Amino acid sequence: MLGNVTQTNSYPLHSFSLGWPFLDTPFNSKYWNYGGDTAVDNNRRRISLTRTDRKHQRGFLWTKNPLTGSAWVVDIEFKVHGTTGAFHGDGFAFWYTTEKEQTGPVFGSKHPWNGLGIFFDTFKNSHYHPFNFPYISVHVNDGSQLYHTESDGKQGEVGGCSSKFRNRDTPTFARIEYVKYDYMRVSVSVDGENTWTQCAYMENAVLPDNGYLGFTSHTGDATDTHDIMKVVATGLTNPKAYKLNMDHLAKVANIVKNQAHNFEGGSFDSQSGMFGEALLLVVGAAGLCLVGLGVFLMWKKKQDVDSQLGRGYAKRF
Ligand SMILES: [Ca+2]
Repeated sequence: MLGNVTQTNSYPLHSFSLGWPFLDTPFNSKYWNYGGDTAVDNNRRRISLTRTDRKHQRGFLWTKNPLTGSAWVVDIEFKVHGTTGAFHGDGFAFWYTTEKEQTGPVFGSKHPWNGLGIFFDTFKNSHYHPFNFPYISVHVNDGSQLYHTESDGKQGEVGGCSSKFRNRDTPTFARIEYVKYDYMRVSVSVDGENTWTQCAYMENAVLPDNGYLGFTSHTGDATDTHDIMKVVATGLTNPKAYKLNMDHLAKVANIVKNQAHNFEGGSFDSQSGMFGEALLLVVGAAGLCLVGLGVFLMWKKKQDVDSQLGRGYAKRF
């Protein structure tokens, strides 16, 4: 699924991508540093930042070099899972920042930071949120804002969404699109069927020109396994053409999805952005049915009248 983004108008960024077998030598990756409690599991084709069976862990994975470029896409394939029941946490972070490998309280990394932080948060520190967990919180920081763990970073986020990415049978996919001075978008797919939901959208986005890609996680008494399975980074040579194509694909997918929901008697996806268009289709279909029903009833009534007239004629003669 992660290869889908590569198309005309784009080129692969190999030194910012990662996939099985992960290591170029027995203990070294050519383009990525990993450390802390991070464990490379080649048999299961995953890199675990932390594990569910061990408390108080901290793991990281950072690119050795900063990504330079003003238009790129990063696709992430991951799994968050555990066996500790309702008490689990805390989630993991994806970073695009000017600094790296500095430990701190934000999913194992420091704050404030300069750049992008996306937090796949599975531990609800505040109980006053009007939304469900797990929650994906997207932050763009210029190096001046602190992250407030007690409110799950709700202050200062540029967007976010609830997402049921934990303990699923299939991996979860997240996509970050960035085009300087244009937009930054975070989308997620959890159903294993390439159905994407837009989680955050930022207009006129500006990130630092150089940023290290990173993943960090830390746990306390609550634990979980945070697995990074694949990272695919792509540079865009024609961002406008790319975005048009992606918007078109999302539009088609959402119309199909919303129609399917309607026929199943389910609700529309409020984040799809295509509610109005799908609703028009449904209303149009219902209108056609009503017109057809009306024509049929008029025809039926005429048949009944003719029949009664016929019977009466027979009786009279
Ligand atoms: Ca939290």
